[in-house]
Amino acid sequence: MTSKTPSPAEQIRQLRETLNDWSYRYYVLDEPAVPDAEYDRGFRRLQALEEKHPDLVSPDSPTQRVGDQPLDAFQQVRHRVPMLSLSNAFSDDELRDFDQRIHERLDVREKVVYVAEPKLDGLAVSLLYENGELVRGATRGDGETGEDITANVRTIKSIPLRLRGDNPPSVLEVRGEVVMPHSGFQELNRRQQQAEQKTFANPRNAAAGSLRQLDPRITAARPLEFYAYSLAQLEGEPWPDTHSAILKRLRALNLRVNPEIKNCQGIEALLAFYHDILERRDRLDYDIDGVVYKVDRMDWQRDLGFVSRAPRWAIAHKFPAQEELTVLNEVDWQVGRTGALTPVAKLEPVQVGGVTVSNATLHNIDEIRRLDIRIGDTVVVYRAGDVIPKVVRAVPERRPKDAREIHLPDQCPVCGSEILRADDGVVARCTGGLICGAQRREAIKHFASRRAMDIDGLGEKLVDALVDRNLIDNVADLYRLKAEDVAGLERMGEKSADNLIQALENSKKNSLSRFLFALGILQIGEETAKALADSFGDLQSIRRAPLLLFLEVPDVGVEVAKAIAAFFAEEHNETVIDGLLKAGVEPQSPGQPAAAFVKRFSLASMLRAAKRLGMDLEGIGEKTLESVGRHYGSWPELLKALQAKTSETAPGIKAGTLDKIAAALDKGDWRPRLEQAWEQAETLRSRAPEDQAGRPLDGQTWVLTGTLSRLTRDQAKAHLESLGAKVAGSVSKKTARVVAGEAAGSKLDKARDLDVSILDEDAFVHFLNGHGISVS
Ligand code: D41
Repeated sequence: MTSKTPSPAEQIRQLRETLNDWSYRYYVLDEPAVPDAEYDRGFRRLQALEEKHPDLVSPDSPTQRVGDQPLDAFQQVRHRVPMLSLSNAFSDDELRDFDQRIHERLDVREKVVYVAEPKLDGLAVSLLYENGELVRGATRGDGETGEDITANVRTIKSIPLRLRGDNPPSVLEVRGEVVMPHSGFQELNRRQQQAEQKTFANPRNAAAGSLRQLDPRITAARPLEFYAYSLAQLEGEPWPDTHSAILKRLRALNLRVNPEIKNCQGIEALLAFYHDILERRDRLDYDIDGVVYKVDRMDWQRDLGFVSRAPRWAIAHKFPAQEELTVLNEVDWQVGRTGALTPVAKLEPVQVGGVTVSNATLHNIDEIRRLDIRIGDTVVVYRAGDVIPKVVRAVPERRPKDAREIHLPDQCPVCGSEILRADDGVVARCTGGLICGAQRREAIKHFASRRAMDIDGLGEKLVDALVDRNLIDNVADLYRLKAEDVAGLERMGEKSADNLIQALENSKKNSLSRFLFALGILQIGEETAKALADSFGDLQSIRRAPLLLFLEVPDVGVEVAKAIAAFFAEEHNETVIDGLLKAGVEPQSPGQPAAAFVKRFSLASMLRAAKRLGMDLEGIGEKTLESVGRHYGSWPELLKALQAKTSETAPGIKAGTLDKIAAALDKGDWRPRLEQAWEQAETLRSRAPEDQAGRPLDGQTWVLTGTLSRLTRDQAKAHLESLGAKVAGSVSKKTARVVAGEAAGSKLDKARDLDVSILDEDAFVHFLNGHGISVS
């Protein structure tokens, strides 16, 4: 660059223009142009410049105002008491300065009591109640004038239309934040996508977009929530002496106050609150972007007063940014265990929330197209908690001329095999299967992983080294390894080599469900692996089972059933499994099929399964199949009837039904397939335990935690007990399963630690439905 640095006046002018533009896009359009952190930096740069050149400060500078113009379409509302803004602290030290200033101004030495509140990342609104009745809701707007959104706020369930109690104040104006919870946000985006409407980038935008609807019926369908955090007007009763007493009074009037809010005495308590909630941030069901601290005593608030439009008695302590800008240098294609290709963004390293990020996920090629991301673009990277950072979008204004489009490769970057798009069109896969080194490697890593065979010491690097040196080719080869083969690899000493061999030895006696999961069958997660193992009872039965029988396993649908059958039909897989068994792997299993499983088999269920798999029973409904099944009772009886060509009719079976069934059986190979499935079913039935009086969860202990939305805890408990389970209050190694509702806490953590199987509410309801208990 050869151009001179612009004059301070020019720099200020440019900064204001940029900030105004960003602010308009954030507030008015709900389409942020840059991450908040970038805005904050620009704002601070402008503040610094204006401080150095006070003569250049003008009333229309973004530093002199907060928020932005209201939209034209709504009525404007002048706030009788202006809605103030908050000054920010970005570090512990800046917060210490704040506390110091409070002490100096008040001239007190004792520790000051503050109220610490999570800073909800939603939309600030003001609600006016007259004689207990909600008469107006308004947005913050620029703090002086907002928009009248009364009709919209009336649709939010956590906003009372009338205050509680016989003696409401004659006038009460309360301020708070409207947010959209994560659960509702995801659901909304799913709905939007289905309706081919635009999806929202984050819950804050979704909340803003929902509140700014001119049609309140749309707002009503959006999952919004309100939390009160300050009082602006109060008439008809005396003002409480402290902010915490105000919150208590608001709560008593039925206004929702965030349950995380706490009183904290002294700076160290404030910092402890901040770091605690920062650590728990990802587990809250709403976004927060920091903490707000407020001096509790109202007389002290009055003494402290304001600077421009921010109170001196309050401050927002911001969390480190979760979004940052950087440049996309290249895109690599990674091949996963199932051959799926995932694009990985190679980024110019950047600090996001205190961690250097140089790789991020780009999801899939469709997402890249949709977001129009190109190599060379400046992109927004988002990182939350421990999850993999992701590229959220590109900033088109900063696109260089030589930016390149991103293409899906035609050939696998690892093995050169052809790349195919699956039926759903989204996932691109390498067709190389186990020819592909990447898939082989990933399959072995998955086999060894903690939730699969849990082979201690066999990490990703070691697998890479073993494959690179041709010491192993598939998972069965693992059990032929000797200590001397691995000693010396990847800094493996003799001791760790011995340990690895011992860990392999120990893994031979893992449960059948772990073993099945470890095989890496497409679509088979831990839950399905467990259901398969429990239902069939041993590996050989599963290997021999025809596709039709897989559909009888709880929660197994057509796609999953096909994937299981396809896996065992593949010769190579059979060879590997035989190799494992020969090497001494001995999956532990009940040894006999589950009574509840074989009880499901019937002629009707078999015909139903065949129909789902494509047997041409068009026009024959569930009820008719049920009647046919009940009437003939077994496959041989049905066959006899078909051969006899009787015109026999039975209740619920229309004339011609049998002919249709006969015709369908002769299309393709349905006759032998049903024949074989029936035989297998009979074999399993004969091997199942006699006593079928037991209930499915006999002997199991379950734990419920968090809040369930579709049933009460008591109902959940009653259902579980009806299935034979005990419901306990705490998690231990003996716990069979944990049901985790909304905002589950330490019990959930403990369940994870102990590796106890966890069901969320959806899965739990599904489970109950699968056991004949209906919950909608
Ligand atoms: O949770 C929040 N977003 C929040 C915002 C909060 N808990 N308290 C707040 N308190 C104030 C004062 C101290 C000025 C009454 C605020 C805000 N203001 C605020 N929200 C948007 C601008 C200012």
